Amino acid sequence: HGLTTALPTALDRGEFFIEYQPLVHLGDGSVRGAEALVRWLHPQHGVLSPDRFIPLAEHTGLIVPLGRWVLEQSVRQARAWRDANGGDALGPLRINVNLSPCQLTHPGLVQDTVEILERTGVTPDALCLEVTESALIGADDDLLKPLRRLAEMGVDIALDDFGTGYSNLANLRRLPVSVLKLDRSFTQGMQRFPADPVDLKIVEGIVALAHSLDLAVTVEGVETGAQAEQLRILGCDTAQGWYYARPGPPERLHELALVDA
Ligand code: G
Ligand code: G
Ligand code: MN
Ligand code: NA
Repeated sequence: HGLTTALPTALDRGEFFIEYQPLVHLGDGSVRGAEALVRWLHPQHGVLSPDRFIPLAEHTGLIVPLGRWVLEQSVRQARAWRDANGGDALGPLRINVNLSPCQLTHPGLVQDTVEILERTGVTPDALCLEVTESALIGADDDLLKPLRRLAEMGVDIALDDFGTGYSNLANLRRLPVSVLKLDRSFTQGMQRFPADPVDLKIVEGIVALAHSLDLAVTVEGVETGAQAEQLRILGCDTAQGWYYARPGPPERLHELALVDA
């Protein structure tokens, strides 16, 4: 339909833009970075969420140039935040960028990433690439190789939507990931205070496993202070959600980080 025909030229027409949602340290509440979330400003339909067009972009192959554009814009933005602070006065704000499975199998991923980091003068440790758990289930060595290369360079790899993909937990040791992003469904279980004891046990177990493997735990979808507090007590490291801020323009992130410094 209409979206399918408009999508291939949307990138050239400059119709995509990126919103940023802060990632907050649960221990002290400081803003540590942001996740980049792409949107399409469609001339007829208005702002479309990624759920509406990412599957289409994957299907048509546009996801590779679109993903590269998102990566470059986001890393440039991380550099701009740093410059606006006169260096690293706030501590470097880190940037999380989502990778689709098609980008993982595209041969240019490592080189594109290296070039973008070099062009922008951003160090690899300021970048975290998010890959969904389902994209890595049963991943063979060929699929993992580019992620390993990036991880060796110092780029963080996060396992997104963790807990929804039925992956073998022992399998985690084989993956070059340094962050688990706990799926929103776990956070929803923390809505009541005190939370359901079974939910608490499950999250406690995942955090213990993650930390024993030297992985940091980020929680998504935090909407209330009670959720944040229970997840902090359970040992989660970083949080993201409407309780802190909705995804918004880059200036917003900078203000949030400054207020809190
Ligand atoms: O922003 P929103 O909450 O609507 O995001 C919906 C989904 O779209 C999330 O799962 C997110 O991971 C995905 N998404 C957002 N931006 C990108 C992107 O640049 N690339 C890919 N592959 N997925 C994205
Ligand atoms: O990559 P991922 O699918 O996790 O992208 C995050 C998605 O979750 C985005 O669509 C974002 O708009 C959405 N989101 C972010 N914070 C919250 C929140 O606190 N509650 C809910 N329900 N959705 C959120
Ligand atoms: Mn994500
Ligand atoms: Na997610």
